[in-house]
Amino acid sequence: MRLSRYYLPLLKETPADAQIASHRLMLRAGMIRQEGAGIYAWLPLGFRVLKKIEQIVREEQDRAGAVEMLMPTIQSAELWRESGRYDAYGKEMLRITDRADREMLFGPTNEEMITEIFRAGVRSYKDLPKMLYHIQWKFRDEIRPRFGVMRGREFLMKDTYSFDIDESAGRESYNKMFVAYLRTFARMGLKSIPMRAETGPIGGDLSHEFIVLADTGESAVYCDRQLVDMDTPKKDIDFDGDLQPVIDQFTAHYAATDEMHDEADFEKEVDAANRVSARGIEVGHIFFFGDKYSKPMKAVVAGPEGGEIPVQMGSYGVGVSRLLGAIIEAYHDDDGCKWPASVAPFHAGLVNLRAGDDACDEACARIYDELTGQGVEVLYDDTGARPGEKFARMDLIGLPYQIVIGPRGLENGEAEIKRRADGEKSTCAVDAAAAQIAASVKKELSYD
Ligand code: 5CA
Repeated sequence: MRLSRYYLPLLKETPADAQIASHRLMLRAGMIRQEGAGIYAWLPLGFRVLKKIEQIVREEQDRAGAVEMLMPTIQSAELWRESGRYDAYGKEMLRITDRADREMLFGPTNEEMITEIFRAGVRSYKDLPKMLYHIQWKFRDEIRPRFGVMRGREFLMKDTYSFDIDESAGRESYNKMFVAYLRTFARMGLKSIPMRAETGPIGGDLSHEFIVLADTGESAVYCDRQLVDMDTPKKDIDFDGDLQPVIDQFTAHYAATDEMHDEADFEKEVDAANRVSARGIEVGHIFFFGDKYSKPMKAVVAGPEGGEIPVQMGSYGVGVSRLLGAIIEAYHDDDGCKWPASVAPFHAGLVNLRAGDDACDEACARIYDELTGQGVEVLYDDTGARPGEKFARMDLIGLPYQIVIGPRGLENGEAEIKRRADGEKSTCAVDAAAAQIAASVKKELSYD
């Protein structure tokens, strides 16, 4: 992609109302634009990251055996009356009436709709288990939207729903999502810690929040340091096998959010040296709530001995748009973002220090073609801006690698390479630059 054709509206000034780094950087780097309280347009650069995150979430859901679909954003009030949540949900629900005065709403979550879809299509225990998911915009009229995409009113969520014949099968589905979540966040460079959590308006009595530790996180959290150091399950993990040992390993140590925290238990269960009390960002939340929706909404299947059995359900959410904020909080410095390759908007930036100079243009064109031919995504700064501006811009948007081509280097046949993560600079032969970057990017993109 040529920067001269791209749309990258950078902000020179630090936006006054943005209190945390990720919010500031997303605005400054031209990734999002605020269109209302807690409502954002996704500009081209931010949209690319959103899609990368979405794709990792999708791949790990598919690996765990969930099946993708898409439900609408607008739902009918009737459906929510069946579960009893229409009145209970309160002011967070955005309520709408259509031209025929029918009561509608912009979905804050989809338990009711998926239950309705399930009951229309599944009749027998033989059709179970089922896990269905979608990645769709949600709206919650949050009382205090803040920190940019971290707590928006409109936000992108991945929500999965599981249907099982009994509680123990339901717990197996829960375990699958538990492991899928650890892997999903790890692929984005995030260490997530599952913590026992309150169930709130979703309901049920079994629930974990997946927390990424960050000083700017909204939640106060407490856990055993051993959890922070624990290894993520590998790609070859068998989702049809017994996942209980992995779950036991991750739930054997103390970990609780503020609402569930008990200081006396914490001190009893965890050595003083291992006690972590910190702040964290909730990037995912999983729930098992049995027949809370299936019973009132009559989502039943014929059991092995006949009769009608309400299915056992769980729901599992990932804050897809919130993850952009969480990743930037973990990977940035004063100059800008430092994207891990797996979610970077482009893998490399190619900086032409003298656009219009034949030798520079020609060298850049060759490198660009070679990189894109190797599957490396390149943002090519072919503009007439001054070098200082080009360098600052590349640092701000934070692509993992920068390749700098200028007339002086070219005289010696050299290109300069900068790795954004640690700022390390090196020179290499112009002809070798693309191959070197392609190899580094490939290495960083491969995971377990
Ligand atoms: N139905 C369940 C699971 S599918 C559910 O809605 N769970 S939730 O309320 O915990 O939301 C799931 C995830 O969405 C959260 O873990 C969080 O990462 C994200 N999320 C929730 N509210 C917001 C918000 N206002 N802005 C951005 N992300 C949010």
